[in-house]
Amino acid sequence: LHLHIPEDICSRLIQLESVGSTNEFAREIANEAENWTVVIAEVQTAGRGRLGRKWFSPSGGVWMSIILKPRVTPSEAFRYTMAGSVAVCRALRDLYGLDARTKWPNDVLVNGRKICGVLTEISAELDVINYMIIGIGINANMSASSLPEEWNATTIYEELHREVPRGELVAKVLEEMRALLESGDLYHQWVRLSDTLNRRVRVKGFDEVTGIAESLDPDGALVVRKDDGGIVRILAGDCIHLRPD
Ligand code: BTX
Repeated sequence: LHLHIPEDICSRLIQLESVGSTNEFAREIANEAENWTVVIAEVQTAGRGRLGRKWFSPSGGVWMSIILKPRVTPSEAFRYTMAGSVAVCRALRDLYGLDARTKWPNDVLVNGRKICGVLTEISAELDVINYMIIGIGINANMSASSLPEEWNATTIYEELHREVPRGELVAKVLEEMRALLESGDLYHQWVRLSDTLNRRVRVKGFDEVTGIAESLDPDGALVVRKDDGGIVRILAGDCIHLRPD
């Protein structure tokens, strides 16, 4: 893999042809890696989704992991996942004019169909983050027919009927992410781009909750008004805590 990406966009860029999972590769180098080290692969043979699910990662997509070492507590970690999905939305909108929105907690949809997923993994001890890995998978130059119907997924190629230069897309996502993390506007953009708000939702977690998605909290929680009128706050169960190594 050799994408053309400006060198100053991250501290180190590692491009691989094939890897099990870029998140796993990133984890192996994370202790020594500099903040904003990025790993990208052409193909993942064991791409991971949340909660032990699999992420289909053939050639033509953007499969990348960003190693971050922010001085924040684990409770602030969701901001980084938020920045990842909002950055992808902004990139898909600005570069290609796609109507990209976020589905709580961290998918990106175009016309209601999943085009991107974000998987954040954290290594923390007590209240100190050692590192965070933000894994971003974007279905870019792939035919949608390779994705099973029941996933309700799409790709950039399917939406635009043309291939896009992936280097430009990666650079834009990283640029947007940095800018969002520095701006005070991240949470509001996340809310504004939400495809989940005011919709009827069913969230499976500890219990199953059905109702209307009433609001989104700055810590990433979804507030649902249940059919019986009760209000529940559901925390994004998307930050998988790695055991300290
Ligand atoms: P998720 O658990 O929300 O979504 C996984 C589910 O989505 C699967 O169970 C399947 O139904 C569906 N799915 C699988 N592959 C795709 C695909 N390519 N497009 C659309 N739907 C799909 C979302 O997990 C988080 C995914 C993060 C992927 C990145 S890629 C770089 C990094 N490395 C790694 O191993 N994972 C992350």
